[in-house]
Amino acid sequence: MTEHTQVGIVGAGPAGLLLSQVLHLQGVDSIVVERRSPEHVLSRVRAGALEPGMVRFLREAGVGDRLDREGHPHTGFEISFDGTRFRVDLEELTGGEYITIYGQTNITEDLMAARAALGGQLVYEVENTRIEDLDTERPAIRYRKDGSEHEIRCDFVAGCDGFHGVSRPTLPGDVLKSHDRKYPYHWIALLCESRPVDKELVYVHHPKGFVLCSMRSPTLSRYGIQCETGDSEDDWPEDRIWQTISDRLPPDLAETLDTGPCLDRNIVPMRSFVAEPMRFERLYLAGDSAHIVPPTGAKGLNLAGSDVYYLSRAFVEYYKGGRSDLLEAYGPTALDRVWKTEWFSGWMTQILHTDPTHGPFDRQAQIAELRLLSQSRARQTALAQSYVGLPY
Ligand code: FAS
Ligand code: PHB
Repeated sequence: MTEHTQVGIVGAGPAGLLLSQVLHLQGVDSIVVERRSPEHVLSRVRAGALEPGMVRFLREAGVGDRLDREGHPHTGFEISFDGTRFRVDLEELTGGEYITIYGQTNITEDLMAARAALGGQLVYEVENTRIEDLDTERPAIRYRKDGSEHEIRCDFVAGCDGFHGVSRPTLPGDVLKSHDRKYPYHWIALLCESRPVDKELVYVHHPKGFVLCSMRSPTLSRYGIQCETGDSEDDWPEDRIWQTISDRLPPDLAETLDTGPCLDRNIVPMRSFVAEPMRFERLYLAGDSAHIVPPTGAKGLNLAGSDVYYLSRAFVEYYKGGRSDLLEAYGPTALDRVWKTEWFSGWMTQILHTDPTHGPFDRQAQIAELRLLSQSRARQTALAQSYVGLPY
């Protein structure tokens, strides 16, 4: 069976749902196909720190109400290292900008509800998705569902299917350029039923390994613990998790550490990855299908947001204004912000994690850089500007 639309979207994670929602509000039709069930998509915990630009974009997309009610504004965060701790005052250093803590699961829920309310076309639990005929005026997304073949004919395809999707591999080998950096450590990312260690986020550098202390609510804490690349979730029973966090926290926070059951635990590989180009013929990549950042700087979800911001405007200008220039410019525009954010996420990861391949000189130099950061307003300003996110 063949269906027709203007923009075919592969993937109903944050990028695909947000793109479909923004296009709908601008009168552009889309159909989204998703490999998993809605329940499975919602079961992923993942990100939680939103840039102000992302918050504004979500409000524009009509999904800001619960975010404004339940999101937690954070005007700063702390960095702990070598027996000392300092606060990075985001609001003061950026002239009023700050982040909002609001889980990716909530965003996905809000977008799913918005799509349902507007009668958005989302097809879940598809199999064997293929993107074909990109060199024609009506490319196709083909897939199987409930044992029969389906086809969507569209003007454009948006590949929002994440790092393990089919969109990026659709680019021919002589076109696709991949840039990849793997780090010699991973995270075990946790969501725990316990009081967060502090009212703001704390990034802890420690000789035995990094710990991120975040939260989702006054009774739900979110941690990222540096672990070895060969570790699996089974290597991290709860007693080891809490002992490790306690050992690496500054003494005053360790003393008041609240423990509780872990509701979610995931090994998250630390990786920086960029695929170029982000456009091939009538296929446009957005979000994790095109790039991955280590979660340290809280940029993965936020970069998916800026990609969708650029791509949605390009599609709307094409349909409403008959302009193709924004479609032509999408790749370079998105990649400019992606690469600057990749640099920041890599820098923040390397300054805070304890690299097992480092010798004594590197470790001393790292402490010196952290000390310089703690003492320099100029360096903290640069950090704050990247942390709240570069302008769209
Ligand atoms: P997603 O991967 O979220 O969504 C892609 C969708 O496409 C999925 O639903 C998938 O099922 C679907 N799909 C894949 N192949 C398909 C096919 N062939 N056909 C149809 N559908 C297909 N970011 C942060 O900022 N902070 C964090 O702490 C953080 N933690 C993370 C932890 C983990 C374990 C992971 C994997 C990522 C984490 N991220 C974090 C990054 C994450 O939030 C991503 O940046 C964000 O999900 C990107 O959204 P999408 O681009 O929509 O990709
Ligand atoms: C989160 O709460 O998921 C989070 C916060 C800050 C980060 C990374 C993840 O740097």
